[in-house]
Amino acid sequence: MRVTNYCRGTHFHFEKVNDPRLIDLILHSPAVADVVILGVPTDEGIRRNGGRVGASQAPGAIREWLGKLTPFAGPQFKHHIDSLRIADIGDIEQGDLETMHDAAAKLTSELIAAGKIVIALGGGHDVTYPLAKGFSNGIGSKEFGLINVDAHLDVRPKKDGMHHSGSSFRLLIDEGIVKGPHFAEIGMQSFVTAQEHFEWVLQQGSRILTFEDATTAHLPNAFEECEFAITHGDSDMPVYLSFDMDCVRASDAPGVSAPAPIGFLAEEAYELSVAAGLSKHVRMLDIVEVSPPHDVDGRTSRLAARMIAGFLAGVANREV
Ligand SMILES: [Mn+2]
Repeated sequence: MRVTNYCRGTHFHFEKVNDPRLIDLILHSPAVADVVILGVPTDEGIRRNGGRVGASQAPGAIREWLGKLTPFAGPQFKHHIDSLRIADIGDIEQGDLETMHDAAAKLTSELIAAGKIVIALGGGHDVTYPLAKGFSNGIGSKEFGLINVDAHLDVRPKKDGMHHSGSSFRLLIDEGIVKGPHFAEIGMQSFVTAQEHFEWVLQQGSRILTFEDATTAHLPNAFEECEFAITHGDSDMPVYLSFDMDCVRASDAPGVSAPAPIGFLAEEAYELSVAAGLSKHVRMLDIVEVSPPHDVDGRTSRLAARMIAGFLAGVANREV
């Protein structure tokens, strides 16, 4: 396990007592942590799916911006990020994709079984398959809910027998890891999704809230509506939230594998992450497909970092 250096050389040294930054608060041992951050720096799944590679650089870039943020969530919150114990345990060691996936699944399973809330940084969207598998193992025999916020449905079959960045949700449902009625997709866009895939998802008993539906409802409300529907009102059911940054419009998130001219606003993505943090269901968040080589002024990595901060603020203010 490699613990990523938070670019200490370039970090501006704020006065730590009155103006602390998250870099000063984040631990590297998960033992006492409430929340654990983990990187899965992969590109191979995106390459197999014909996308623009670069997501393997995302965990490092997102961490750099995350470390520079302050723990102060604003006057609207009672608790701030410094009330949580957060550990960053670094990245899964780079190697062949299946080996990385296995390591990510095993680690996630252990962290979830130990009661941690996990934030995983992709990598391509292929990582959600092993991560959700690990999540499922970690919670034991319980059912769980899975929500994917994405411009695409990612239910393509394997290519040449191989898993790729567009097939995570097909595999998770086909292998019975998540039950169709416990799965929802939010943000699907017209003209980038096959009708057959749309119908396949509905045939599984899963829900789809299109980009138009979710925008009309306002994204955080769409999330809460889906969460209630897939957990069937079971207040104890754990939920895994996967967030593909390509659901945000390219002017707000240019640095992704598959940029979209239409999409959610940065503000909506942020508000969704706060809502997910506040939800007592959500035990795991992944943010995938950020691609620093295609970014503009770090816009996309900075948004991912703000989303993580928003999620953490939500967790800090959760009613238990
Ligand atoms: Mn995706």
